[in-house]
Amino acid sequence: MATPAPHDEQARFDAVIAADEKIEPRDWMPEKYRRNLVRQISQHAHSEVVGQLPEGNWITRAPSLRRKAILLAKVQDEAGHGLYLYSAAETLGTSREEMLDDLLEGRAKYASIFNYPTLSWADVGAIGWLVDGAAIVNQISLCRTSYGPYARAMVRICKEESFHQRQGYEIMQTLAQGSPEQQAMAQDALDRWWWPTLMMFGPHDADSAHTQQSMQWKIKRQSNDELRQKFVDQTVEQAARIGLTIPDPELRWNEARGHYDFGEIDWDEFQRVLGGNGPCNRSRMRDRRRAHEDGAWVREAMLAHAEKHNRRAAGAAA
Ligand code: FAQ
Repeated sequence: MATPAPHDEQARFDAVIAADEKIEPRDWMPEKYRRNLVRQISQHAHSEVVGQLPEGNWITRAPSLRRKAILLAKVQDEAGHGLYLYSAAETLGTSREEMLDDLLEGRAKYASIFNYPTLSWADVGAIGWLVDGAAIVNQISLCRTSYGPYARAMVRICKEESFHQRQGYEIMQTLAQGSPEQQAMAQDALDRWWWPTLMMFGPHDADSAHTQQSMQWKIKRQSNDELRQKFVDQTVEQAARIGLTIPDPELRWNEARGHYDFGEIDWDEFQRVLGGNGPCNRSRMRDRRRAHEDGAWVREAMLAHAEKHNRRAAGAAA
């Protein structure tokens, strides 16, 4: 069979995108589409894995056995999300070693939010409620992304994130109904996590380098500002229900827009964190590198085990 000419391949790709169907690993795709996906999916994977660190700090200090078991399961889920996402990126012809090297050598980004410290138990509640809440808003939209393996990973991840968000909200609700000290702890966590959470959605659309192209290719289905607005609208009401106050004096319902208006993000702070100078950037990378080095023997043992199996299977077949 004759190989299709590139313009036929481009036409087929365009038709699949226009029809809202999925591009699959063996399909032809423009090189820039492939590279953009590797960039976004690998950063997403790194975020899930580095995202274990702030909550991991609290596994030994969770206030009860029940809370400890739930937190352990949640942190373990985040590792699983990282694995689905690295696997999805590998289908685009990049290796896991390459992606990990990019992270460990400081060339790859991960979500800015994970460079903030977890100072109290309420921060674990705030991460589940706000950070997982923001991640779900973004990821529900990505369930319709044009690349098949990424879209399918998102469906499963969203189910688990939804449990994470509820467990975080329940921690905050419990604290908000507790003693005056517990109420203050919950409010303090909301005060510190609110603005960094809004930064998770990325720069304003007008300043976003990738949004326009990613929306044309249907990698992104909604823009950074649209998703941020959706998150604000749903979270304001959740905060009110448990008697907590969002730390934004400009926050008010806008009848004409049918949305909440809210204050401006501190974009200098966002750039500082992206540039490696947030409160915990250095310690997060140090801990991630150490975990990678400490795990070397496990990777070696698994490879040796797999090789032994392959040798035995080959011997049995001979
Ligand atoms: N932090 O042109 P745009 C989670 C970068 S998962 C760091 O707007 P794009 C689960 C951006 O990469 C959270 N970097 O980029 C969990 C780009 O850099 P580059 C992660 C950021 O891709 C919960 C540059 O700025 N979720 O939380 C950030 O169109 C709890 C220009 O920006 C995802 O990754 C930021 N906040 O839009 C785990 C979702 N914002 O590559 C544990 C998938 C922007 O040019 C505990 N990703 N940048 O060097 C996306 O939806 C998009 O990639 C955006 C950015 C929306 C993040």
